[in-house]
Amino acid sequence: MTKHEQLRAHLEGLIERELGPDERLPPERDLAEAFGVSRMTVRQALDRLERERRVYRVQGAGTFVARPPIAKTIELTSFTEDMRRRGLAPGSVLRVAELVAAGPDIGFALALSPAGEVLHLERVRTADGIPMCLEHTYLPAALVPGLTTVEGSLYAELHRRYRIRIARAEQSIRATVLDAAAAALLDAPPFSPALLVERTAFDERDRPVERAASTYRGDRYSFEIDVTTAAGSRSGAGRRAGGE
Ligand code: 16G
Repeated sequence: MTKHEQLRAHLEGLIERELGPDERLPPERDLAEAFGVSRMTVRQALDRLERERRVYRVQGAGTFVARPPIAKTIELTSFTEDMRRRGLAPGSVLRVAELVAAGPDIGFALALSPAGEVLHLERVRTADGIPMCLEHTYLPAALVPGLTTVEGSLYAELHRRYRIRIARAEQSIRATVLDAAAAALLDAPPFSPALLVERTAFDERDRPVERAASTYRGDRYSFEIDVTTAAGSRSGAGRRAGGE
């Protein structure tokens, strides 16, 4: 191994095994001395780790271990299931629960007239107590009579109380930036990048039961997608296309 490779292996070991997220790496000068390389070489190694988003730098303070992004699969899951699979404790802060008129777009998505009543929920979703996602959810009020608040999982509640099971969803994902209000709720800088996922979810009878807009912090989320050729899905490899 060259000195450069040794340095790289050492840094990777620190990031993967020894240090936790937001812990500081040794100063460049110490690393240069320990590995008998120039500070420029150390800086290049750190630059590369920064590009790979495994570390981040704070001017004047040093280089820190980045939190690994949470990989979100395209399998149909609730936020709660999604976080649990990743070993994180899901949480939710309910900010708004109100009955409102659907309006044209949500009405269209939920097959209601624009004047039709929907329950609007606004929730900040957390993982291990850290804000991850801001969610606006709209449900046809007629399908969820008496629902005025949700503490844990909405999908679990829909099933428990109304026997509604989400079977499939139509979803779009696009890049966006956080406006000032969303940034404050997600504890992120204003205008930082985010992912906007819009979902229309259908139950087992194929009725649209939910229209939701989930805004994920761009520094914490990645989506994993299984892609298959037509031949692959014919042989059954398209296993992610189904319901819960
Ligand atoms: C996910 C869904 C959202 C749903 C929520 C229910 C996406 C983009 N959004 O966040 O539509 O309302 O799960 O989660 O996947 P819960 O059962 O934990 O409340």
